[in-house]
Amino acid sequence: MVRPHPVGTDANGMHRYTHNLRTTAATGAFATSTPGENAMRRRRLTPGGMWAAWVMTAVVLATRGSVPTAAAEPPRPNILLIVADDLGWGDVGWHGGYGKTPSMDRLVREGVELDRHYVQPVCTPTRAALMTGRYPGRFGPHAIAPSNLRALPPGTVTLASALRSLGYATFHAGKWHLGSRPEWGPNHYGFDHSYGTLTGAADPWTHKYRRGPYEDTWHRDGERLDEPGNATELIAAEAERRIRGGAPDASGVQTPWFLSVAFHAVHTPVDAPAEFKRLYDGIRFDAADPRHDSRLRLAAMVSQLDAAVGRLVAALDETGQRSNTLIVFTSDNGGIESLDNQYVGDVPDSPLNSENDPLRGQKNSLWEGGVRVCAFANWPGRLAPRRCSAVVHAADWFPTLAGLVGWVGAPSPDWDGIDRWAAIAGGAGAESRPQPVCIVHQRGRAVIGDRWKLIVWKKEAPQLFDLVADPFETTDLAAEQAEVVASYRKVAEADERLDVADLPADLRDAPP
Ligand SMILES: [Ca+2]
Repeated sequence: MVRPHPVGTDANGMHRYTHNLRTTAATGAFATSTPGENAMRRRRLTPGGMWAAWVMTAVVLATRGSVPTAAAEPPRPNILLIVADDLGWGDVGWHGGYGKTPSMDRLVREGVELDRHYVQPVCTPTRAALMTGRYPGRFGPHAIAPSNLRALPPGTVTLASALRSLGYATFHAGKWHLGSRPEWGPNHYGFDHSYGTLTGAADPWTHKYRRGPYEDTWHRDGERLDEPGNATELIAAEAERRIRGGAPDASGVQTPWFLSVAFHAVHTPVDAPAEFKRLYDGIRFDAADPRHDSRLRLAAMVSQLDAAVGRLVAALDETGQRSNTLIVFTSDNGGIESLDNQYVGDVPDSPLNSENDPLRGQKNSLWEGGVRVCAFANWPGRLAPRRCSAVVHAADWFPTLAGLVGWVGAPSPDWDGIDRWAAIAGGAGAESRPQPVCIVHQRGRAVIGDRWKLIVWKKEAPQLFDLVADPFETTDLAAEQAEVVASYRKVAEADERLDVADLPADLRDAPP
């Protein structure tokens, strides 16, 4: 497996890395010995038998077109989608960051490291893309920025509603951020149950949002809830209960489940229980006390997030569900390097927050530090450990998972994302992206292909970067590569024409 190579240390003691964006060949970890199909069908579908079925299907899917379609019975793995909030590229162990993340490091090491996983620059748009497979601009101008308004029209087909139509039990834990009123919550978009905040953030101790109409935002199934506890611990505990409750029964029968766990960590207000701060005893992050304390709180929150992920993996292991559960992890956008706390509670400001090094920029920007994020997929036995350098976007997950489990919409959603399973699983020749990714922001639009990235700014000249040779966006090549600029600009213009310019009429009087 190709790993980043440390090439030096910056002024903050951070390792800097070079990134090899070339394809890494799959290491061929798929099982090769499976029961014959008929024999398999006669077997009781115990977890082991189901596993065999999935392995067979894996072989079928990995060799699309070369196996008779009669053998292609789709797998129905559990799907655990974990979304971190504002986690910076340089905040985690597997990128050489200061944060201690042993659980996630292991999932990366034993899974597929998604090295070029793109999202939107801020929270709501990424979550809209994940849930719908569409770019957020398709839903209106409010959906391309952090929003309390209903981001998705009523009746929108979501990843959750699609999986539910196949018999999946669906559950959302954590932050929603696609509409802060109960009638806009997860239960109205395909989730059987939900728990957490409707808003995009909350104080980890009070669970409150900012002052105003959405301050009390902690809910279960659309009903207000008051309870003590730390938000990350509560969300992890709820997710763990769902995992344990979703285990196969005594006779081996299981209803597949889709669990979306959207942690508030490590978004502001940044704080974590003392046990996680103690992991950094003896480390001085900055000479100035407020900056040291700020980074210590973030480091602790990163490690708390990691421990929560580890807790969910342990629950999968202990209930025999690990081998039939696909774990997908992503941050919703890049880290933010400093910020004031505007939420109801006593947590201080964060003058020294996330690291995005060596990427350029941070959250709320179209630079790589805003949109290329920490991500991985893990499915033991099914996904061979490797580093995937294919360009993948949040909007790809709905079509990718739909392809995996055999969901076909009627009518099919008008996806912007594409099925990237073959690229993620290491299929030969699958890495190259047939169409570039488009990322919209209030200040412009980025078009990202296998090699080139064009940023079309609203108020400045466009910039072009060769992300293979220059992943840290140091050299603008727009003047030298006029043909590439022209071609990518056309993609950006076509993408913009598909966006909805006006706020839906029924939202115009709602508080933002
Ligand atoms: Ca975020």
